[in-house]
Amino acid sequence: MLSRRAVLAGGAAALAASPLVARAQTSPPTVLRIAPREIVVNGKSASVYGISQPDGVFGLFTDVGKPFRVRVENGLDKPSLIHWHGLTPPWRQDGVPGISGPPIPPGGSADYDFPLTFGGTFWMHSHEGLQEQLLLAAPLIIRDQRDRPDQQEVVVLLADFSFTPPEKIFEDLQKSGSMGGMAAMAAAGAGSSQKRGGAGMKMGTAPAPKTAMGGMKMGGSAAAAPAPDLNDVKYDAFLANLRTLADPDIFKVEPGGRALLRIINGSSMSAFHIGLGALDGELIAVDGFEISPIRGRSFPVATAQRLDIRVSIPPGPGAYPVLAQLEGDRRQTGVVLVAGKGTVARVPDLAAAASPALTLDLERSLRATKPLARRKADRVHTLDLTGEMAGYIWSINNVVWNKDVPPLAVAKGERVELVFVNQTPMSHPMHLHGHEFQVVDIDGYRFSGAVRDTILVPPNRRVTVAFDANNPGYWALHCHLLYHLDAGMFTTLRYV
Ligand SMILES: [Cu+2]
Repeated sequence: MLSRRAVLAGGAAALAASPLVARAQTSPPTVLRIAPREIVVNGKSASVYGISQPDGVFGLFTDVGKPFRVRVENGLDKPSLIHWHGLTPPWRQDGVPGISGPPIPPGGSADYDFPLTFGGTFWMHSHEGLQEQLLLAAPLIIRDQRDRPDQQEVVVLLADFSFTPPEKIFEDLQKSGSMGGMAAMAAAGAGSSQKRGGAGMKMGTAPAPKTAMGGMKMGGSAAAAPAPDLNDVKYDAFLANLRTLADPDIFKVEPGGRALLRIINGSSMSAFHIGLGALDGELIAVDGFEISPIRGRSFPVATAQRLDIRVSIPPGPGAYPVLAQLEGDRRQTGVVLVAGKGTVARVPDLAAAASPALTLDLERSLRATKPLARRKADRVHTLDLTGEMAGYIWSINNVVWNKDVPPLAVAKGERVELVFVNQTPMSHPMHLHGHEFQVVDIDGYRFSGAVRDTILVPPNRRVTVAFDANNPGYWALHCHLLYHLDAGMFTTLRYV
C-alpha cells in the first residue's frame, strides 16, 4: 500500500501546482542557532558556546530519507561555521571555513539542503578557530531501521573541559611541548620522510638525542617503540552531556528492556574507554556504520568517533552507570541509566586504576556488514603523520598545513587508499570529510574492517583505509585532536 507521502513524492511533477506540494517544498528549515551559553563545571560557571534549536533541542534528530534542510544562525560576535561530522553533503555544504566556503559572519545565517541517504550516530561541531574547544558541538542523530520502538535511545556527548581559554592552552603547548617523545620520533623517522611533501613549510630535523630522552611526560626509553605520549592537555573536567559525575545526566529505562547507547566522543583531545559496568552490551555500529555485532562491557572510543551499543537492562529496579574513562588515566565521566525505582549512588570521578592507552585490538576485529565493493586501488597516497614537539608542530609528510599546500590528487570514480604511517609517539584520530572509508589494513594484515569516518592511528602503526571518490569537491583530511589540527596536521584532497 502506498502511503500518502509516497504518492506525493512519486507524483510530485504532476502535482507541482498543488498547494500541498508547494507547501512541502517550502517547508521551513530546521533552525540551529549558535550562541554563547553559561554552564557550571565543578561548581564554577564558565562561558562557552552551544548550538541548539529555538525550542531548546540540543543538536538535531531526524530520519534517514528526509532532506537535511537546516538554517544555521550565527549568534556569536565572531565568524563561525558548523561541520556535519560523518555526513557526505555536497562539498560547499561541508562547513569547513576556507575549504568548503566562507564562515558565517556575526548575525548572519547559512542554509543547507541535501538528502540523507544513510542513518546513524553523527555530530556537528564548529570548524572555525578554537571554537570547538569551547564546546561548540552537538549530536546529529539520523534514525533508521536500527531504531526500534522497544529500545530506548540514550545519547551521550562526551567532552573535555578547561577553564583556561583555548588560545592560552595552545600557546602553552607551543611554548613547552613534551620534547622527549618527539625527539625520539625525529631520530627514528626524519630521514625517510624528508623527500616527500609539497610546497608547504618543511620541518627542520631535530638533532637526534645522544642519550635517553630528557622526556617530560614520556615514560619509556629511547627504544624503537616508546610508550605512547598521552593527554597533552590537562583538563579540569570531563563531561557527559555537559555534566560531571557529581551531577550526572540520568536516563529512565525500562526494567528488562533495551536501550541503544549512542556514544559521541566530542572531546577536543581525549580518548576514552566506555565501561558498561554490570550491563551486557553489543556494539552494533561505529561512526554510524553497522558492523557484525561485538559483545562486551568495555569499548574504546577515540576523539571524534562514535559507538552505538545496545544494552539489555536487567529486570527489577537498578541503577547502571555508563562510564567513559580517560585513556591512561583514572579520571572518568558518564551518565546513569535508572530502571524502575533504582537509586543512584555517587560514582567517583576517579576509577580504581588507570586505564591503558587505546589500541587497535578492537579495530582489527570489526567487520563491516556493508563493506565497500571489492576492488583494486586506482591510487594510493601514503601519509606519514609527523611532527616536532619543540614548538608543538604537527604535520603530514612533514608539511605543516597552510593554504598553499597542494591538495592530494584524486580523480572522480577512483578507488583510493590512504596509508597512514604514524612516526610520532602520539596517537592520531584521522578524519576524512565527505566520504566514508573502510579500514582495510593494519600493519600488513589485510581485512574487510569497519566502514567509518575517523580512524585511530597509534604510534608506530600503519593503517590503510579505502574510499570511493564519489563526491567531487575540495575536502579536508586531518587529525581530530584539535590542537594537532590547529598546529598543522591537516591536508586536503580535491577532484571534480
Ligand atoms: Cu594528532
